Amino acid sequence: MVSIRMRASRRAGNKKASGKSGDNFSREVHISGAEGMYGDDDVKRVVREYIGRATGHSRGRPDRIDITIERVAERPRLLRALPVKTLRCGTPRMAGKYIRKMLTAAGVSGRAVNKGMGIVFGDDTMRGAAIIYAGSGKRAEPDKKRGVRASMLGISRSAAVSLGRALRGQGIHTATVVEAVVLASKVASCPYVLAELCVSDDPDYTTGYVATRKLGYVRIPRIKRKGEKKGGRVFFVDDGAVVGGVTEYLEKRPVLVNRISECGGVHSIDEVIGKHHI
Ligand code: PML
Repeated sequence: MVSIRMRASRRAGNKKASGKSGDNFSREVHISGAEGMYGDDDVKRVVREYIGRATGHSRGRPDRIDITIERVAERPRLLRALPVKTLRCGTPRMAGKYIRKMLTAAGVSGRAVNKGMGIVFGDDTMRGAAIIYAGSGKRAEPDKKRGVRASMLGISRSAAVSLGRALRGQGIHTATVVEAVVLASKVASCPYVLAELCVSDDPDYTTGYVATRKLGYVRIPRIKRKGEKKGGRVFFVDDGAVVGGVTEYLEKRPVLVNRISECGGVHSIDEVIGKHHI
């Protein structure tokens, strides 16, 4: 089995000559990314598909595409995907209220919720995810600029077929949703993680999610307005977490989703909070 990862980006901004130094002020803009674990026979097909995704994105053409193909040496931990449901949510304001309710239900303090919302709805977008202590609200990851990246993850062919069928039934079968469900399932499987909050940094993509072991993967439509560039991911961890162990698990430990859970329809916030899946 191999892990295949793709990241497409473009350099933006001006090559400004600043005084004598002539510094280059351009910055890297993320265009698209994808990741999965596959059999050796799938490598060519997947690389072709990833290049297609990198070059056909609504965020524009990349000037750099990095593809990493890495043999997975360790046997992947097998996981069941989180159950998927969609919140009935009409506006970003409602979304904010519901995010707060769900994170609070997961044991995240008001201070930590505020910090997390500041990150995903703030002006600076991070490359990876932020880690926040759920009690103190303090940032925990060692490199605040890079953040952490949940990686070494995938879905088995049979689970992908079942998940695809279930999501198609809800009219939401896209690579974006499948990959987000797989990522959120890995993140939630880390015992120290209490909750995840995600807002896509794609200005055209206005659905985000909160994921917890109790609530499952809860999609939040209209989490931001179309055209807004803000976005990000936050992992809320127990204050007693050993952060080195959390990042090691999320970035390095291979995990394969091989079973799915229920994929429900659209629910009110009370239905979501009141009906935990564990
Ligand atoms: C991303 O940009 O990868 C995050 C997408 C999150 C929401 C996916 C969904 O519609 O469920």
